[in-house]
Amino acid sequence: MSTLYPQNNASRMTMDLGGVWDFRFRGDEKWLPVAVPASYNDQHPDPAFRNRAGITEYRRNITIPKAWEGMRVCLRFDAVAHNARILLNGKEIVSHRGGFLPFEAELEGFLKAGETAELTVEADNRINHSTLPIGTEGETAFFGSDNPGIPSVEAGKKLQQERGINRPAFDFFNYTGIQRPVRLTATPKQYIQDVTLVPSMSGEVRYSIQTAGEEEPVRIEVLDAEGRTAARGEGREGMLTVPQPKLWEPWPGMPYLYTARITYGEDLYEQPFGIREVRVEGTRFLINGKPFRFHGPCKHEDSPFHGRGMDACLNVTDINLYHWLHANCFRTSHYPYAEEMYQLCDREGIVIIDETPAVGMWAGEPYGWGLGSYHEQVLVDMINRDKNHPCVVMWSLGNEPDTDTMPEKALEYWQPLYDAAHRLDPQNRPVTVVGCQNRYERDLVIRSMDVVLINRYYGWYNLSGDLEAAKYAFRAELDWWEKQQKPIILSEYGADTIAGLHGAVAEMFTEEYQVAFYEAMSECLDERDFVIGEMPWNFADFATCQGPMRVGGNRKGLFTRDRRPKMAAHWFRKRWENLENI
Ligand code: BDP
Repeated sequence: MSTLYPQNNASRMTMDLGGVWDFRFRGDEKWLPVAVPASYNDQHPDPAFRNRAGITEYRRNITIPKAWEGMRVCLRFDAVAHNARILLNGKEIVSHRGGFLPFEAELEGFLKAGETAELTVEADNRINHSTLPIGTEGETAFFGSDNPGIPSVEAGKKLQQERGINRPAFDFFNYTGIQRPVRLTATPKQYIQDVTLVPSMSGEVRYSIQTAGEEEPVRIEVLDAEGRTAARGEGREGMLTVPQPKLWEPWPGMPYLYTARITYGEDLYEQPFGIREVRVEGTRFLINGKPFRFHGPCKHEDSPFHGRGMDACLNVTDINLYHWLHANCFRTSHYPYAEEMYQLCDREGIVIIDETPAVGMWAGEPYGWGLGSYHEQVLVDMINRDKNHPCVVMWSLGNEPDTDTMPEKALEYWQPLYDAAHRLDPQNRPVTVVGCQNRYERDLVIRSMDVVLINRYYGWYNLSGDLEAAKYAFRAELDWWEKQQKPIILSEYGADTIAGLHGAVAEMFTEEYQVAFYEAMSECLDERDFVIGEMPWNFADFATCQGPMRVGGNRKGLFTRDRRPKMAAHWFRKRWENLENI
């Protein structure tokens, strides 16, 4: 679904519906207050809010202002996790599958300007083999032991199934609800539907504008950062030339932004963009023709109180901590983030690897679950939403699928998605899927990507606590990759670390071990030219489901969950200060 990010300007208006809504689990009598946007899970000290599986209901009244008479009015949801049904006065107006991308419903025929209606949002938090991300369906427990075959344990597992457990096949808490903004939007009836911009370093910008209705001419004007006209054009498609273009450079360069100002009849839309090119050449990743080295921790949308809720203050704080770290990138592990984060990264020069929510495709037989066409739809929607962001330099099709048990079958699944991403992206960015610690020599998928992204936990899950053995093993693997002649990013590596836990001997979980772990891995990385990136796991501690391997969540953060640096954050700050982008 193409749904441009809502704007307020001379032609368009939005009304933010954030605030306190009524909330309940389906079947309950009582409505409770819940703040929107935010995950509902941490807003009441009730285990049901953390654990209950099923449909939740949100409700509030909405009114279309009289002043919006004659306009096209929509309800726009930036994301509702995971599946949603939207009703006005009890009548369904739209439904949506998937919890991380926007959708909208036109209100024509449902509600007139000046009228009020009851809005209900049904949000389904259940995850299983048909959702992205994946929930388990009785197979291996995530972080815990199944002890298969023990009658008492099997009986307990059966009871859990009957009660409806909702267990993620992924390592982050299954936060759900209306986690991103909801808005009423108004545009002229003849409106701009979509904008696609493909800039090149020469200053040429290919553009295409989709409109609803065709009566009026389309005009496009490119403004520089000072608001001066840099180029003009007419028509729905064409090519503009920005003379002496200023390029969008990743931090610490200047992430220069232009704005494409598009008018169509009464409508106006302003699309920011950057002039930059991205390309893989041999074992190098080029931004504007210059080799780029990725260095920055992966993230999650996660914080106390808000859960996965969009929080502009948190986003700004996090990006400023990226600057503090001298980091230049992150991957949106493991789902597309809120649009506001990409806007911020465009502005701040932080490079993004944009990932679909295909995580958890490891247990059982993921290629028999019939996910292909839905996965492709998510890819279509993600690329369409994010295609114009200069900060997005690569697409990730998913995280840590099983690609080595049945390598051919896996390739059959991932190859069409890889092709689709290239076909769908007007800027034709490089494409990858992130590989887990596996039998890399059997795996056919990971090596077939434009850039090889590997998550490795030598010294943590493997060869735990023995960094000498970890280095030895990692070097052995890197020797193998060297022969594949591909650019490699170490896309996750890390050690759980309890802030404040110290040891004169660097043992697992201490801050000293985390530093020693990164020292050891960096030693191996620095020896190899074809390694073009290091992305520690994770930026900050984050919430996960309960399990014997998680002490109040995943503690691999360089920062605590409330963003206090551990020793390793200081260590990286020094390392990256002296590391060039190239
Ligand atoms: C990787 C996953 C990531 C986990 C991490 C870990 O990609 O989501 O949080 O391991 O175990 O395998 O910390």
